[in-house]
Amino acid sequence: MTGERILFAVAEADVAAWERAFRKVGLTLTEEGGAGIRFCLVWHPPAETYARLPDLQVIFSLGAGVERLLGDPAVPPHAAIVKMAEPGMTETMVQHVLWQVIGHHRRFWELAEAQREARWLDQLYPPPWQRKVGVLGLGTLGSAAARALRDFSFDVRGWSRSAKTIDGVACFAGTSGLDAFLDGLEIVVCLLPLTPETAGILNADLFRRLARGAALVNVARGGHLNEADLLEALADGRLAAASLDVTGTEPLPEGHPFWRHPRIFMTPHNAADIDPETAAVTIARQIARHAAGQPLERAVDRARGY
Ligand code: OXD
Repeated sequence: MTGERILFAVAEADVAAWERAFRKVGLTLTEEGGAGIRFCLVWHPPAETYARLPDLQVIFSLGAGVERLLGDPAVPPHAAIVKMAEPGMTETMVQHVLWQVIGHHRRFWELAEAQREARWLDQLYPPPWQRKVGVLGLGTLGSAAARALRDFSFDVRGWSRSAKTIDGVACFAGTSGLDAFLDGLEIVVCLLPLTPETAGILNADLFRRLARGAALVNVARGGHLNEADLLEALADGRLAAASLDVTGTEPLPEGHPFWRHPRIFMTPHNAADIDPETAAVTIARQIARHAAGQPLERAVDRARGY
C-alpha cells in the first residue's frame, strides 16, 4: 500500500497541505491520471476525471453528501464510493450545530434586535432540558450532533430511515416514526442525505407539525428545503427563525430574500470543514482494509442513495 498513488481532483483545495498530509501516511497524491491508479479523492471533479482512470476501484468523496456523485453519469458503475467521515469534519459540524441550536434556544435574534434598539430586554428562557431538539438523520454527523446536544443537556430526539439507538436520545425511525419525532419539537436540525425520498422534506407540512415558533437549522442540502414554505412559515410565526448553511443555489444569488431576512441566519456552506491530516489517516485506513480484502467503511449503497 505504501507509495500507492491517489488521483486528487478536488476543487479549491490547498493542494500542498493535502500532499503533505498524505505523504505522512505513506501515500502519494497526484493530479495526473493514468493506468495503475486505483483510488481517487474527489470533490466537484472535472468532467474528464474518471476517463483518465482505467483501473479505478474506489472513489473517496471529500464530502459526506454523495448525491452529486450518484447523479454523475461519468462515475464508473463498478467503482465503490466512500463517503467522507473524519474527525475534523465531524467536530466542526458538531460545533456549528451546537452554536446554532444554543443560539435558537437563547433566542439570540431577540437580543440582537433589542441591542439595535438600545433596549434592555428582560428575556426569559427555559433550562436546556426543557428544550426539545430533534436531529433528522442519524448518520455519522447526525449522531455525533445528537450526542453533543444531549451532553449540553437538551431534550434530544433523533430520526433516521432505519432504527438506531443512541444513549440518552429518543430515537424514531421510518415514515411511521416521523409524526412522533416532530410532535412538539422546538428546534429541528437537518443532517439527512439528499435522496428522492428526502428532497423537499423541510416543507409546510413538516413545519406545521413542530411546536409553534420553532426554529430550523439546515446543514444538509438546499434540496431538502422548500424555500417558499420557509418564508411563509416565518411570516406567519409558525417558525421563529432559521439557520441555513446550504441553499438550493449556491452561492446564494444576489437579491435572494434569504440574504436580508431578519430571522434567517446564513452561513456559506462552511458548517463543517475537513482536516487534511485526519482525513489522510482515515483514507489510509480504508486503503489498508481494501488491500486486506475487508469491506470498506462508509461505502455508499447506490440503490439506497447514500
Ligand atoms: C459534505 C458537504 O457533503 O460539505 O460534506 O457538503
